[in-house]
Amino acid sequence: MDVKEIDQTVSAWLEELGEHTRGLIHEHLTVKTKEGNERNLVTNVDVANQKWLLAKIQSLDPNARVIHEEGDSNRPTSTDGDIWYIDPIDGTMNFVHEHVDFAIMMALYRDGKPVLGWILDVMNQRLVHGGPEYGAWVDDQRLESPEDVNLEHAVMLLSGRRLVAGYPGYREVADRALAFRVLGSSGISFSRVILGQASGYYSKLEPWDFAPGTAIAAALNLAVTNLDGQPLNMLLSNSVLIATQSAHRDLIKMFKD
Ligand code: 2AM
Ligand code: CA
Ligand code: CA
Ligand code: CA
Repeated sequence: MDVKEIDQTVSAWLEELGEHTRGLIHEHLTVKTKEGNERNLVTNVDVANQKWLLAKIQSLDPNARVIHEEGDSNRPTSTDGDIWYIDPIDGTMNFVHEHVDFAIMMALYRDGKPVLGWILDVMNQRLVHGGPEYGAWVDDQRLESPEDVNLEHAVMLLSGRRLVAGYPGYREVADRALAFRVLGSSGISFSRVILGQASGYYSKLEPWDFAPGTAIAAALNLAVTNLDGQPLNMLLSNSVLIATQSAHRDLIKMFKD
């Protein structure tokens, strides 16, 4: 399959799964906590969505290697070849308590390099998708690169939990930016930056959180790196900075000082 066929196939899966997920929003959910953390939730919908998407990927390639959030015990140890990423509900806290601002996300990488990413804003029925060769799209509309604003003029998105806990840099980002916002979903945050509705996002994230948005951002004039300005490790958690080029330059300089 070429990139366009892969995009159309996966986009159709996500549309179908999104519709199904919207239908469950007011149903009774089984909510559990993970890793002894009361703020880290998983529901029956997270688990079922992942299972459904895994089966779809396996229907394309029975030997597919997949990095997925729930029960991710045998993560690939090398980025060689194709790796799929699945976040079956991103923003589970929002899904359970706000019924808005959560996403279903996937990505495909080849030899550690992005091919395509998908972020479905489930309640707004909006799919942000694309990759470095294919371009960035919202539904069937091609996206242009957002305006290149600097940190002083940037609306920055960040992890509120890390901000209040005093993790390095969060306070300074909030302080130096024009404004800061906390959305509670890495996927929705990435898509805001991709859509030009915010100029950056800073959080510590897992590969399934940042792989989709990083792939789509690669089609645009946006920078996505770790705090040292280096490419992200696609197998492990990273501190992730996505921003317009100017804001990203300001942020990297700020982190170095
Ligand atoms: P999740 O909802 O798929 O877990 C805010 O919590 C954002 O950070 C969400 O996108 C969430 O993804 C992600 N996140 C990553 N690691 C997390 C953790 N340990 N606890 C809560 N959220 C986490
Ligand atoms: Ca989770
Ligand atoms: Ca997530
Ligand atoms: Ca998730």
